[in-house]
Amino acid sequence: GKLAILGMGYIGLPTAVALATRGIEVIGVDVNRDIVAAVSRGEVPFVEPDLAISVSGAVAMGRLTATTETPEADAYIIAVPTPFNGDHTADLSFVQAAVEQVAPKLRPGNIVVLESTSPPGTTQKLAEWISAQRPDLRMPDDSEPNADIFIAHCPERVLPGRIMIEIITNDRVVGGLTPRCAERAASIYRVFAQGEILLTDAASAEMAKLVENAYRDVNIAFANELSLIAESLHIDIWEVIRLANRHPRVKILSPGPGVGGHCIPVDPWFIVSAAPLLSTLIRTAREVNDRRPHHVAEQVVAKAQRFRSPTIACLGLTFKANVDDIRESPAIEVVGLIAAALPEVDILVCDPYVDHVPAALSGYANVRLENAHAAVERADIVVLLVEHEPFKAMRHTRLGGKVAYDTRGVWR
Ligand code: SAJ
Repeated sequence: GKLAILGMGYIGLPTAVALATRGIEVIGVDVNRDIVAAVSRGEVPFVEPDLAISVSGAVAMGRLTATTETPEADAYIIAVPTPFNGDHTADLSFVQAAVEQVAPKLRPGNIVVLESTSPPGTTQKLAEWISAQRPDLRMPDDSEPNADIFIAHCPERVLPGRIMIEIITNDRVVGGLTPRCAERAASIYRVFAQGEILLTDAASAEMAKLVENAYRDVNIAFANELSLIAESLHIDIWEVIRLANRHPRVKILSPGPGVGGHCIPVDPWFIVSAAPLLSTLIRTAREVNDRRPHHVAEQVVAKAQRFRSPTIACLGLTFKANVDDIRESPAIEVVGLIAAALPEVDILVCDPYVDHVPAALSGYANVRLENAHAAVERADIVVLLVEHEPFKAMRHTRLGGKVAYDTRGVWR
């Protein structure tokens, strides 16, 4: 079979190589010409462990190609971003644009799978969009056993930094518009998934994905709130969590400078906007986590008042450790808040995965990119924002005599 994947990002590309290396002919489609050119050369436009080698292999074997034009195929996987609008509702314009590309190519028997994280009801909408463009095709619904097209939602659930492992080993939820749709879509994932494939309906699959990320968000918010409380009581939160987690049924997550990435800060809002009056805990967790960067920045500004003209080193810019992804990064927000509050103070930012001052910080004349050792050497205050491996090792050697503020609890 021949399979097209729309969206060559953090999910589409790993999925493409997972299928291609098992003998499927995969065509990667992206609207961005630079990404298509990179993939065509066998290169990966972002950092993810073990991905580069698989992509160059799949391209060299001729199993993976890339293009900006959606081709005819037997199955289509849509893996485009679903960001949110200003009012926290989902922006489905990328999904809609992908569907518009796919619809004219569809032939009876084709499978269309939506992988993008989506609010409840999106898979059904996708069928309606296709139907509007292709009234000649019979859409799957309960009263139509002889549908021409099979439509399902199979949300991705891989953890950035571990994508190549988790894409193979994770269990997968496949939600069909009908049971046959789920069965057909599952046949794609059986090619490479070693985890269990759990068949369900589309709306349950949509909701399960959102719930997974809301669960994590709420649990991180709990840790962040505990951190505030402990700080006010002059108790070491890391010690408290270490002790509490020795209870057999307690597993508290880690407080930090905030919750970033393109998933966890976004997805819970899709639940809130689907049921605003009922989502009090989920909404509050979002607010607790969104407040974190402000709290961390306030703490740093307070420490800076002790110096006449301090230099501040901020270690880490990505949204979490050991990835190069800076989307929705709380570290960048913290640096921006400090830079705005202390315009006279030199702020040196360092990150082994980032080679430029991110756009969000380029407006601050007092923010400069520096290598970590030089920055720490010069700094009076060292703020650890992301626990990248090389930063962890700095804990004893380089910090003597400086004010160290460790937001990740790895220097204690
Ligand atoms: N964080 C903390 N404390 C913790 C754990 C995380 O502050 O104890 C912060 C991180 O620093 C980061 C943010 O939360 O800023 C999110 O990081 P993460 O590692 O929890 O999750 P992501 O965004 O990399 O990936 C999540 C995963 N979802 C779950 O674990 C339920 C992943 O499996 C999903 O596939 C992914 O979202 C997604 O694409 O939806």
